[in-house]
Amino acid sequence: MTLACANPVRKSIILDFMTDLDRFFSEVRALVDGELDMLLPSSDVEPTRLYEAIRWSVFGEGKRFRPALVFAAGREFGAPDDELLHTSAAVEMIHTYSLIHDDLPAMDDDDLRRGRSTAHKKFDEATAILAGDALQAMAFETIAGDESLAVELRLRLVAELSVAAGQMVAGQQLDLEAEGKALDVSDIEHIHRGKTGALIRFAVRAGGMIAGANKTEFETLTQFGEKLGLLFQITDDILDVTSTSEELGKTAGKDSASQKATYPEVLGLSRSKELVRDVEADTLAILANLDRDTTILADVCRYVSSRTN
Ligand code: GRG
Repeated sequence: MTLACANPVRKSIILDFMTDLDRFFSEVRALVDGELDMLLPSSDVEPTRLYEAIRWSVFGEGKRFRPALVFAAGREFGAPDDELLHTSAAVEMIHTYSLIHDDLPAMDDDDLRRGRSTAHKKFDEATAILAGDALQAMAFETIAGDESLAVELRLRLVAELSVAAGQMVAGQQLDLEAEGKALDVSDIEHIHRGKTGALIRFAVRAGGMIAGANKTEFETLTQFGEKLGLLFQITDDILDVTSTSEELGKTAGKDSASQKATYPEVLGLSRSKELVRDVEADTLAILANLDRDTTILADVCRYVSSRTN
């Protein structure tokens, strides 16, 4: 993770929490990538082209943000790592499937993802579609077959993830239909609550479910996941305007090229950055309602907003 921040005081505060957070993200990456490597068929299994495309897409430069949320919420509520692994790998599979399909010519038609060629460019369109389909199926198989969890909990996680994946698809449809239309902030929020927010909310809730958070804690975690998803989307929209393709590992400026209504487009850049500060404060305030050590979740939230400094 790289940081660019003009304000020296804020920069030193950011650097303090980034050291621990960097360690946390690296640890999660090693755990989840190891698990994904075991779960995904090797690229010499037939049909090799399908599994090559899946591995190509999964093992690019992704941040593993959603797996990190499963771990952050799960650990802070006392779940052991081995109970979090399968679900965090599963949410990354769903996320990667959505990126592969989002990049297809029928959708965003993009060439660059996770710092490398998109699946349909590197392989071909049919293989990319099937790689996404297979990843989606494997995600549910991964949770259903997780022997570290009670069968009833697996069923609840599968049900939650299928709802979230459906909400993501509905959000994507709304987003495509909205291209070129004048939207206001509440329309944008509605689209992104599904498209981006649903999986982020799932990841936080899944950590709490596996750890056995009580009803009140679970409701607070849900509110946190909801706001964090919003924060993630506003910063993603800002980064699309302010970063280069090299920094993002995906094509920058894509939102405006495809006439998408975004926060900077509707509010302007400076008001969007103020909104990041406001939503960050709201998100952290929700966490403060939990009678737990929520350091990692708070740091993850600060990390999301620091990306636009
Ligand atoms: C095609 C069903 C379907 C859904 C697509 C994920 C998505 C929904 C579209 C991607 C387009 C986009 C830019 C969405 C906004 C935020 C977002 C989800 C960014 C990508 O997530 P990151 O930044 O990516 O966590 P990495 O590669 O780091 O995992």
